[in-house]
Amino acid sequence: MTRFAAVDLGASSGRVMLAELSGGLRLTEAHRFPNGPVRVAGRLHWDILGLYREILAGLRAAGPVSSIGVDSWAVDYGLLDESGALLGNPVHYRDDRTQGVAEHVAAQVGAAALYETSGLQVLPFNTLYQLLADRLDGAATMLLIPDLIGYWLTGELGAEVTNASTTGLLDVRTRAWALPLAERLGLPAGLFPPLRQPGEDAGGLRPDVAAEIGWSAPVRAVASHDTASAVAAVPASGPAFAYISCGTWSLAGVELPGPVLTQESRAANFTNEAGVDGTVRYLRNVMGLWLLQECLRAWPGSDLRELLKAAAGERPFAAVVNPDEPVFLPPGDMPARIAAECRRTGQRPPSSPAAFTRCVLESLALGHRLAVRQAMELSGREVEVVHLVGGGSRNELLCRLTADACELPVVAGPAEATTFGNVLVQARAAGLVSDLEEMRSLVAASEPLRRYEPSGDGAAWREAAARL
Ligand code: LFR
Repeated sequence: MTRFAAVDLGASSGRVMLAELSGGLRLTEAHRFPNGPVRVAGRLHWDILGLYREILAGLRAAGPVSSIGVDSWAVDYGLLDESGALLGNPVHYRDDRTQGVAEHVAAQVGAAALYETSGLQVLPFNTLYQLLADRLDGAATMLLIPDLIGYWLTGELGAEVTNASTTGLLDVRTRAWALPLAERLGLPAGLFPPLRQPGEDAGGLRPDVAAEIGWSAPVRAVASHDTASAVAAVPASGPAFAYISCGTWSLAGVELPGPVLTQESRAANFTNEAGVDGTVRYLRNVMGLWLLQECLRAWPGSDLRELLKAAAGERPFAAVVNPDEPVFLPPGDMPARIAAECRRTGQRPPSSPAAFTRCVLESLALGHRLAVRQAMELSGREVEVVHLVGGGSRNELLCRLTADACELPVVAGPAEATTFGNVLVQARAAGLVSDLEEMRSLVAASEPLRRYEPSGDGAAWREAAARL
């Protein structure tokens, strides 16, 4: 039996998972810890040192393994000085310091030229815009979060390519840093460390780290963007699938052999992020369960299970909102913002937590519908099934609404797709798995999956979609 450790940092929690591979793949949680923004003097940060401490505790609890892989959310980074010391505390992508930067860059470089280079959707928090909003004096190196954790574990600098593709500074065709673009924007080329591919060696543990956790192992570059790991672990067979990686965000789209860089694709704000083995994750960000998480924060003491049960009995389509309204992006009173959005669009706002929950889940299902259908149209990819993976796959009401809204069957699970993807890239590097197809069939064999057939009431969803 071979054991691997996966460090997986999500926006609301982090975990160190232990995976045992002997025939099937068995995951156990070695350590789980909360994560979230810390507002300091008006700026939203991550508690990066706290996360690192919990990662060490998790590795200690996991015990010796063959290798370690680290993944996290994308776009955010730490800056190192010449000596390798961290400059300042990494800023959270929901901070508002990038307001107006994307518009400024589009005016300077041209939105079409930018898309032509990076193939990336415009989100206000893309690394490129954050770097331009930051003070870079004294910064020698920019490390995305998993690369920063890797650096602290091993002392080795590198930039893993799937996550680098979310910066806006990676050339979508060559998968090399787009240095002419960086230079044009006044970003020093030296900030960007050498690129690494998923599966490459990322260095051994520093002796002091090994002493602290009580054992040593190599760190393996994995698909360090959590979404890239999740998509690698979608339990699909054949190419005719769409996926929704559903957690704090819903990342909805298709997997392609190459990028789609048309004018229509740019107008629909679709992204071409790098997947494993040269694949392209052609998708759009839908606001995701963040909407519900922030509602729950506004209703202390509420019970999610009870709310979902009650929401299932609420009147369908009483009110729906466009989940991707920028007003929903920052933290704050979510029910108030949803109510305001309902009023703005001439609908009566929900009047109870159960009704808000129904509104959020239907709105999210509509967001899924739009992204999946547009991904199909813009790429020409045939889709027979939608794989919904990530924590959202446990939400039966959301899965059912998504199948109805997309007018396609939904196969739900695994909830821990990101961890599966992280571990399977390590297993492949160890020679235990051959290719993406085998990785996917291993996931399908290791996890119970649930299938939701669409209700056939597409007309109601088309009418609701028209309201947005
Ligand atoms: C999901 C995710 C998305 C990315 C967002 C911000 O966890 O990585 O793919 O757009 O977080 O980094």
